[in-house]
Amino acid sequence: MARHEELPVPIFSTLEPVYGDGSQLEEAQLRYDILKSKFIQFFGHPPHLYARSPGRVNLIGEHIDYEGYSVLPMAIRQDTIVAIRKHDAGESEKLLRIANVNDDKYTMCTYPADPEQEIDLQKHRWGHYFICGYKGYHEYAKSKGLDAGVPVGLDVIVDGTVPTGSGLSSSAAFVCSSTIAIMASFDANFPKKDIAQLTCECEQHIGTQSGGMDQAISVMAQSGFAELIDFNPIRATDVQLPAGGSFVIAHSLAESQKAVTAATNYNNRVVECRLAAIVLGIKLGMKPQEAITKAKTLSDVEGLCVSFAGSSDPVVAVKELLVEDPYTAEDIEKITEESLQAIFADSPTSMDVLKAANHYKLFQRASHVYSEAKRVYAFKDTVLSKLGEEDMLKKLGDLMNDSHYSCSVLYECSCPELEELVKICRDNGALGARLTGAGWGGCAVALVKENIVPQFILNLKEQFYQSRIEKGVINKNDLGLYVFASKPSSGAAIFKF
Ligand code: NG1
Repeated sequence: MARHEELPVPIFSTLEPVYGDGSQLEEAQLRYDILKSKFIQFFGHPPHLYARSPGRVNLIGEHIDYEGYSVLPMAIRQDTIVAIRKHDAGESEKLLRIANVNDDKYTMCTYPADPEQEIDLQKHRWGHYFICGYKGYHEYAKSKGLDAGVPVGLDVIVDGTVPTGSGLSSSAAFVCSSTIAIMASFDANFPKKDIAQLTCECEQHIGTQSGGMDQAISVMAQSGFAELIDFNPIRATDVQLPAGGSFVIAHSLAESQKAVTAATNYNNRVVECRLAAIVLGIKLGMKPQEAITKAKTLSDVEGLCVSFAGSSDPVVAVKELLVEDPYTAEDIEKITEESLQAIFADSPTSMDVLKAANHYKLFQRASHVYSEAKRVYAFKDTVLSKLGEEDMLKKLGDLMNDSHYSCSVLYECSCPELEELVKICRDNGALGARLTGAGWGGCAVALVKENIVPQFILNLKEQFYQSRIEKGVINKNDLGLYVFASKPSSGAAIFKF
């Protein structure tokens, strides 16, 4: 049987295969009904089809996807649905009209149907994410020599329930559902791994770099399983989580503004990892130019680290070859014999990082990446082991706690609110708790025994959220959006009713 990343996105004529048959189905039915009636209200006719793609929570493996290492996320129930209708080629108006069910907050965006259009990054609009997918679809079809169809007008309405800026991949859910809706309306259906790849690459059009985890899980998730996602090539392997544990997702209420802080946070870490890879490559015998060309990620020099130290743990080599003190640009340039500007000349986002940075913590970032990569496999091996449930859950929790420590201390991607929340989770019986997603705000994920989940959530409400409700940071009625338990949901789907 073909592996599921090789298969196309499933097409359903009812909601049950994706939303089950309980209260979730009722909620979903209502959302699709509202989408349809809004569509008719906005555009005067019903949509041809719908595509949905979920958000995700990463259980372990933070900031390592862009270094080529496997990660272990699961899809959550919250998703983005895109309803679409393609105009006939003969119709004169060739516009992409993108509306939102929440039209008070997200007003309609209109773009030309030209797939070559540049996205205006100076003027951020929510519809840009759709155009990302639109460009990505056309670029992919072109690269494969496929007929993308003549550009025609598209009418679109979006309904998203993944909280934004929370590390739960609302942008991937939006870009993936948009791309799949566009693809399906041009009567195409690509293998899931290709959609994961193209949706990851097309995010560069809106100026963010992405490691590819979010798109891969959003497209390839299977209901009831977390997935071990490998890159180069993209593969997804089902991981069945122990039944007695549940994952509770809790928002720190600090919004991580990824696009705004890219140069000092996310993209900065991508640059630091690249520099750590180059410096390690040189220290391990590569010629500077060779290291600059070949050592793109820390996974590229892991083999050298391992053979140098005679240990399967590359952190041993990091400890011997890199210094703990931060490196200045000059320190690094002495080793690389090339200016940092020249090394990153072809990457405008990295050039922005160089402008903003005054030092680079190569030792700490490499130590995090190599140790976190190992924790992902330890997590998967623990789930597959013969340990009893109690011991298994404890071990998984310990790995999550170690991951958080590494993110916080070595990768410095936590923030005071996340630290407070993680501590409260542990104090209230979580077996493990950690920040999830890029960090610097957003959510924490806690592993909790199934039988204490309701009490655990009540305690979080009291100890973390109550004071914030009193200060007016959030509304009491919205609490369910900020803290909830989640089971692994299914991935992208197309609906033709
Ligand atoms: P979030 O925080 O969900 O945007 C980001 C990246 C992931 C991964 C994590 C850190 C994007 C779209 N997503 O996730 O690929 O690198 O940070 O593990 O950039």
